[in-house]
Amino acid sequence: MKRNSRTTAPKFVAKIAASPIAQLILVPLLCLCPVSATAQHPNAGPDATNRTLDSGWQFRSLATPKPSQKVDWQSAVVPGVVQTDLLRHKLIPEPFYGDDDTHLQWIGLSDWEYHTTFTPTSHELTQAHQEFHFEGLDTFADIILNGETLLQTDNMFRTWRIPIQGKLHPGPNELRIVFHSPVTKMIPIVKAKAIQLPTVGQVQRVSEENIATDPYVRKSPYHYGWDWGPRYVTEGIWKPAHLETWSGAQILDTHIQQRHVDSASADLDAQLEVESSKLERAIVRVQYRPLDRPSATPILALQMPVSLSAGSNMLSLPFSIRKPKLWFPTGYGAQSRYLFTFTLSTNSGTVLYRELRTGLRSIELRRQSDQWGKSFTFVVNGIPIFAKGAAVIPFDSFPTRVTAARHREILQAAHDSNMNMVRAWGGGYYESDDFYELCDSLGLMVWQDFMFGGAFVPGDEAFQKSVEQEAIDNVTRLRDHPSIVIWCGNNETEYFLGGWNKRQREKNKIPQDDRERVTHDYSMLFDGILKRVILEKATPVPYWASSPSSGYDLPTDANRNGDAHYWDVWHGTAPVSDYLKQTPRFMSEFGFISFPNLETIRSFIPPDQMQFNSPIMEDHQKSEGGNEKVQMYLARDYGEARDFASFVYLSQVQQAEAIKVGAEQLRRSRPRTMGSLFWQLNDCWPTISWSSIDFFGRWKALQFYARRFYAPVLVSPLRHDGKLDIYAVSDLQQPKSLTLNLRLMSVEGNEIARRTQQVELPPLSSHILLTLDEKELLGTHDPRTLFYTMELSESQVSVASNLAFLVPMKQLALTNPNLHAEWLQAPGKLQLRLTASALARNVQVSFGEDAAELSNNFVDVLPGQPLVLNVTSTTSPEVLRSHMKLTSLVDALKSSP
Ligand code: BMA
Repeated sequence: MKRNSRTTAPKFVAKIAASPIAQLILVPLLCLCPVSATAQHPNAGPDATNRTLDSGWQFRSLATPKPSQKVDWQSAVVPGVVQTDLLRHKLIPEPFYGDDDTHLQWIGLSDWEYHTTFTPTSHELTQAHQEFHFEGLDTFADIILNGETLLQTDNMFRTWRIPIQGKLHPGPNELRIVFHSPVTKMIPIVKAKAIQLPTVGQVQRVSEENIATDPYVRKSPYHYGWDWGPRYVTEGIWKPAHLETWSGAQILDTHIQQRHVDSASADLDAQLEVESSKLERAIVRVQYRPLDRPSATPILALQMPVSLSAGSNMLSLPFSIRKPKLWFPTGYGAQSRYLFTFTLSTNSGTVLYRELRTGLRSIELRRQSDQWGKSFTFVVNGIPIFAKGAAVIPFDSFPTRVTAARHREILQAAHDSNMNMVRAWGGGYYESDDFYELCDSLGLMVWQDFMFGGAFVPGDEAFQKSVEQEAIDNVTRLRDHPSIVIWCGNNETEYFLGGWNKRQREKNKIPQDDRERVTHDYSMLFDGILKRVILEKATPVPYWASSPSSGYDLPTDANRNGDAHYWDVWHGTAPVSDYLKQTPRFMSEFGFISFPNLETIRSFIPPDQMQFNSPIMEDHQKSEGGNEKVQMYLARDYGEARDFASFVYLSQVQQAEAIKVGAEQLRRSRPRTMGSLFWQLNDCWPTISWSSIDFFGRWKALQFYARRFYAPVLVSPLRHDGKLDIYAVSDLQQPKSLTLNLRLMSVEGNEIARRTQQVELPPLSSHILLTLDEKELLGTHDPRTLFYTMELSESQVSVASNLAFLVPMKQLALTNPNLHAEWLQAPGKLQLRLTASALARNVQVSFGEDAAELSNNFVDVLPGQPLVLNVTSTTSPEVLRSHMKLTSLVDALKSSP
């Protein structure tokens, strides 16, 4: 894994201009608005209450870098962050437009205060237990109730419960939360440290004294800037806040531990954490029913007397389900789940009730010695699964703006593109419950990183304890999601640790003598604390200390053992064909940058900057030299683009073709390689990045390609040493008999040679169907004018198809394909029929600003072989027709006919 430097880019330094906040509007001080009415606490008895503190909030700035940036009291939205509050009041410009990100750094360098009042009911005031429950505070927050500081927080990923008995009074109570800038607060603290750890994010060298504070703070690493995202250091109440009251007892947590699961029986353990006010006896009852059958009569799993002591009680109650309906990853079976209900009735009459949904499945990360080293295979319900997917990054620079609908759109696209795994990458945040709920229901397995994006970690006890609690909070929240099949300690830190020499700049910062210390601190956390939390709380889900890693069997990123990140192609500028040399045991990262669609580019750039390397385009490219690299690869492999629109199109074709080479190589290499996760599925702002779907949900060419190269049955060519091997890869669990049809054609449509044969595809396999000698096939024909087309079909219906070329794209003798689109209007359906007189490569159908869903795009149209696409849109067919644009490779290249 070679990389060009992509860190600590001092991009923001010169650009921080005075903010327009000088002329801020003053609003009346603190209105005593009502907060939402109380609701019954969902996990406690009938007396319990749960009041969400989501209204009446106001915010203002405290310390700002410049007096002109002062903000006086304004209304605030909770949950939210200060940037989104400022934006709502139009106190800052659109943060994703132009290079606004460079002018808005002052927000994260300021301190902010949030304030509300609430009036407790007499019922709330008389309950035995009263507490604040903050699901998430970003990050350094002083929580002040009626003038008294209750707690100072320091970890964005933790949840906080604060007992407040005796601190509430009748009438309005005042809750203030003061947020300290995680940057300015930490600078003096980090300066005083013996070892200063380097950052992966961006440091503003002048205003931040060149001090990297992010490794010391438990806050989303990407907020400090990443090579695909702007730096927005957020602050605020980013998750819901509650006032909860109860008397008697309450259930704090429930869990169904899956001790052993197979199709005959599921041996489970119902676990409850109960807090009780006093010593008393109770009855626990657990029932279950299939989640998708609300009318089914619940089955009693167990009913048992228990003794509760005053304080916290951990209950663990074993039971079994015979012949359970199992949860499978998509493509391997149904996503069956159960709804479990827990009822706890105490002798003194409190009845507590709680629900939990989960799917039952066995999960194993199989690492067995074999002829290639050691395997790295996810085995679910006994089936070795080839993982197909991509990495998921945060869906917005401001996490509180992300809706469940947005998650659904992107995850559904992943599912519909034949992916079965997403990697929730470690530089973001632990996703919201709806994200995992969607993955469960779609059958998308989740590779879950802990939130460490690549930085080294401090070793002080307070930091490591804080991470431990963060892990407990999040693992207990997420452990009943069957989709989570692995917990991974961090992204790339082990790799950087093992390679001091590769991080020349950082190496100088950590003297030789201190490296042992840094390595020790790393090991304490990733081989100790986090591993233990998973073992204790999430067994049987496996733990893996880092990605990439070989589990210390070999150096990190070894192809023979563990998972790999391969970046010689792209970061190392190696030719795309180098993907063909890769056979890691599991590829957890490889990627290639492209530009997003023109409509997306227009959203962030003025028309006069529509060039690949204009200043604004460079600001929206956070990987140093990234735009130039797109250009360099294009010049190398395709040639010069006709204009900027062609450049954008070509960049997407190039990305899709590159990842196709990599993904097909990995799939052909099964069972040696058992995973292909490309970098990256989505974006957190409109940008130029490795994503396959852009910030607005627009698919790039790669997403359409993914649906094809990740299809359950793949036919895939490999040319080498004068031979052409035709592979078939099958993720199906049953054998399949198909017809293979291979043709050698001229780009004008003449058939030069043809082979047809019956083939058998064994289940879960990759093998060569046919090997041909190219010299024999070709005869005297000019290879620049030829291509292979191959298809697997069942009763004349195509199951998989692919093309192969004998020369690089740049040398292909493409002619004008006379591409033609005809609209077909079947009842209730809109279809496009594409025809070409010669091979039309990478045909993109677009409708400009009009949103339309196409059943396929970026397709090859073969001469004499029309292709029909389904079009779904709310726009009228007439408008679509008039805005339709067809682009094929010849249209985009300057050198074409
Ligand atoms: C991977 C990720 C990120 C990064 C990407 C592209 O290694 O882990 O750190 O954004 O590479 O450089």
